[in-house]
Amino acid sequence: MGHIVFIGPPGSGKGTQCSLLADRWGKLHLSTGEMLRALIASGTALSRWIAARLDFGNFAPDHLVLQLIRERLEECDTRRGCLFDGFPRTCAQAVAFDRVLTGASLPLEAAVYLHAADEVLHDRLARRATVEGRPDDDLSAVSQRMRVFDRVTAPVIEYYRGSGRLVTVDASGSTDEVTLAIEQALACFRSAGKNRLVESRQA
Ligand code: B4P
Repeated sequence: MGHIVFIGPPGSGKGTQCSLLADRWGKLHLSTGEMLRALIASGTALSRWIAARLDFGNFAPDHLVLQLIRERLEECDTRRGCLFDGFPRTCAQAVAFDRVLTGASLPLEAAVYLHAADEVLHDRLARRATVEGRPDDDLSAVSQRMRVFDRVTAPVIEYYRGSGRLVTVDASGSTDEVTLAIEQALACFRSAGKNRLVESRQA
């Protein structure tokens, strides 16, 4: 098993599921959202500029996110395989990530796409806004994040579908139901991959 990326609109449960599954599978959970919030907490001029983008529901620049990922992948704890939570979010990030992993000890095994209806996503984020008070969970920022997802991240899903690495999961159930659905979908994906391998060896 290699690295796995988790893609989905805000509120689809990327962070929730990556955290649970990382413990269960003995993998490392890497969230670019968390990395960016840690950078913002450092209080530099750059961090204030990034905070302003995120608070309005916009993305951090690709080059910055890629730099964070490249640096983190150089650390040895990533060799047991990582669950990338919310990365890649743009096609430029996805293409660059494939290049970064070329020749690396672990490949990208699959891209898990968590999807749910807009009402479910809005309800979850509204609940989190009351508990955590994250500025980007404010109603207007959430609408902007949804728009950015449709315009900029949806093509990433097609990128992985086109290369046969996409695993689509209905993320509208309870946390436990979604965890089970991810494990079942990955098991199907892996056995289909083994069958493809056997067929190509027999051909
Ligand atoms: P993230 O931190 O990734 O924010 P998110 O999309 O809301 O996902 P998160 O993982 O936090 O929430 P989840 O759906 O698990 O990113 C924040 C911002 O950083 C982005 O908007 C972007 O601006 C920037 N950024 C991050 N990565 C970037 C990149 N690669 N490039 C550029 N910019 C980047 O959960 C949401 C809520 O729902 C939680 O309260 C949770 O408890 C609840 N929930 C989850 N699953 C549930 C379920 N099954 N049932 C009920 N509730 C559930």
